[in-house]
Amino acid sequence: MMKHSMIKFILALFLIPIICSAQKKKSDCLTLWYQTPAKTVGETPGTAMNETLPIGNGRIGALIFGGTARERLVLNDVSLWTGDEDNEGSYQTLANAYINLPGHESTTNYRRDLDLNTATSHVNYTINGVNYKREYFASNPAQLIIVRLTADKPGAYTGSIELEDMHNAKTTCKQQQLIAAGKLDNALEYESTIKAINNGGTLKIDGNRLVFNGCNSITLLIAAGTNYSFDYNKKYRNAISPDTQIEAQLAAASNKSYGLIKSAHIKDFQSIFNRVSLDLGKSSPDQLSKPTGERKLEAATTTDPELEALMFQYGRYLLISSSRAGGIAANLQGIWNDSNNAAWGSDYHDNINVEMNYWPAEPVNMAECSLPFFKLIQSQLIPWRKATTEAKELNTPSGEVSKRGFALRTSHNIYGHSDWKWDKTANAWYCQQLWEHYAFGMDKSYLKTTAYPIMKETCEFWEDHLKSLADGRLVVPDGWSPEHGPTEDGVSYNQQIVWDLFNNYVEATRALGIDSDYGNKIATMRDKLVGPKIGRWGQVQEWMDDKDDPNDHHRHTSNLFAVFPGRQITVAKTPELAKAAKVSLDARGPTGDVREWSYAWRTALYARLHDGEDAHAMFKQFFSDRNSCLNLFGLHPPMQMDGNFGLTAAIAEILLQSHEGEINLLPALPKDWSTGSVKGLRARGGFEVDITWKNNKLTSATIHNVNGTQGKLRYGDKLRSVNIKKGSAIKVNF
Ligand code: FUC
Repeated sequence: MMKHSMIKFILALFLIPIICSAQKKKSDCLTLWYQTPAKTVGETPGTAMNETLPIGNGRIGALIFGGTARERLVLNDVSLWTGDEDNEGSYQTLANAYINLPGHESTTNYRRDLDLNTATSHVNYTINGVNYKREYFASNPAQLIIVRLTADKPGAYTGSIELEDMHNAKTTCKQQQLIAAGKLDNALEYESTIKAINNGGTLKIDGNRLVFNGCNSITLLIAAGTNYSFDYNKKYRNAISPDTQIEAQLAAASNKSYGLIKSAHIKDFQSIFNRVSLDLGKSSPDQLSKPTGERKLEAATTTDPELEALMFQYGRYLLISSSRAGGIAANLQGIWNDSNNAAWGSDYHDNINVEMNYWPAEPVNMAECSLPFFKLIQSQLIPWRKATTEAKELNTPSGEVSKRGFALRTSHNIYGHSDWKWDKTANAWYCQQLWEHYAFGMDKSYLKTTAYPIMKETCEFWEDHLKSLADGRLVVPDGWSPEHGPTEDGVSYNQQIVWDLFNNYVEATRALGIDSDYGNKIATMRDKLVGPKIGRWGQVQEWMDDKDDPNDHHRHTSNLFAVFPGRQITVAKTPELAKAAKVSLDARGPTGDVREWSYAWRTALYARLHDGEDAHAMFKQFFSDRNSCLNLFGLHPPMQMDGNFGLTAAIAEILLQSHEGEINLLPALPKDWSTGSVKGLRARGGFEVDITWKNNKLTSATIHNVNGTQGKLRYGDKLRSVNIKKGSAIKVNF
């Protein structure tokens, strides 16, 4: 018996990898999968945010539980906010959709999954030999959430559908539709709707639910909307009612087949998602055989290359699903929210969080996903300027009322209100994303019409507000290193962000060939700013005076903005400061007050310091049960999504950097990623880059000139110029 089983075991060792790689479709590598339905976590009613699977089209979204006898989808619309110009309010949850299937309590072969490649989720199970299948997706072209239930036996579906509004609006029925429409306390109108289409059997109204009997399949078209608009002068409301929008969406979809709607969805999603592929090496059969929730815990200590590559693509999936043209920027929870009292109101925090949400958009080839962030900024400028002028604490150092530009408090909503302490340089940090959209894409008309005006007005704000020291150097007065230390002049975080703004603005004036005098003035001011300083224990000081504590494990690394996402401190140009930055970063360490987003920032910081081992070690910490949920959402706690987006940007930074005027290949490759490839990353200057490597050495790089001029290519200490005709590419090795 023993001998026989030993032979089987040895055979398995050799056969499983062959079978696994043969069977493993591309999508299997990018699929989160589980063998039980999601449950709510924590106290009653508990949160759906930790285990459910997310779908979204950049405006509406759903969290899928995968329950068999009673399925629950938490429905969201990114514009559903309470509050107004005078009070913050919070991001709300919209409704719950329920599918009741009596007799589906106990099943076999249960599996639920989220296929990142096709942005579709599935629930499959068997009852008495009948195989039941569900498919869910959120279509951007159709602007609908679609659910389809099929089985391999006719007449298999009998049950009901319910719609529960989360602001107690009544559910009414019209033909085969459930409708819940209401107004929030700020008079924002909203509506959610479920239209059911049956094949075979019967479907009819029963009170305020739909009941179906003996159907072969059921398809649900779920629509949602509000009357929010980006127009301050119309009090952020538009004249078109949600119902009108919804009826048009349903009408457009009703004469299309399910297959057509699904293929249009996949084509749209993959037009962005498929631009980038990443291979970090093969995971073991044991790792591949585990459901995602179980597998992730081990990945915190044992490198699981395919799960790490999945995390990279998950951040892309989540940004494409939560931030598309026509929607509003991804908030603290992306687009997903199961509570009307979410942590921090699931709002826009601007002292790291919303900026981190957009770090991957440019380098990881999802530039159009930035547009909702820009649209949000533009839509809030009038009230932000008004609030700034009215705030006496924002008078200029000479006591004048602030007349030019705007400042922001630490968080804001979508109606022109910002809240809590001033984060004075958030205005400049917002400008960084506006500038990066140009730096990567090199679109001068975008720069001139969208980014430049806001960058210029923010430079004017800082021209009016910087304070001169006796020695002529300039400081941000009464600044704050976010949530850490005193409010005082010359805080490193503030200094570094204003330096970044001024530096980018000077480049913008040169790129556009305009305002050269003002550009020169801002360059002079930039060079007078109190800059990063090395303190008594070799660290980058967080404040102007040297009071940094080497045992301080605060969650922010604000004094390292200049390393990432800034570019004032670099290994090549400021080696001493880069060394000091590593001292500060090592001291902050992977323990103490670190949060999910801290790991993402620290991974990117180590990557910028060309320290691949520490970058990888910091990344892996994200997998621990303290830092991420079973559905791989970041866990602050509670759940928070900025770390997901930030990690994707950080992984890109390990493989490719372009902030120093060069395309730097594999600047921080960790030894565990010994052989792999990445395709479609973007480099500043209008380039796209494909890289392959083997045994930790570059084997090839293909540089595509999308919209650039000539470039410089670096690999380690080797540097070469590349002259590529626009629209063509060259393949190089060093
Ligand atoms: C900032 C961070 C917190 C949290 C909040 C949403 O205040 O310091 O850790 O992420 O944003």
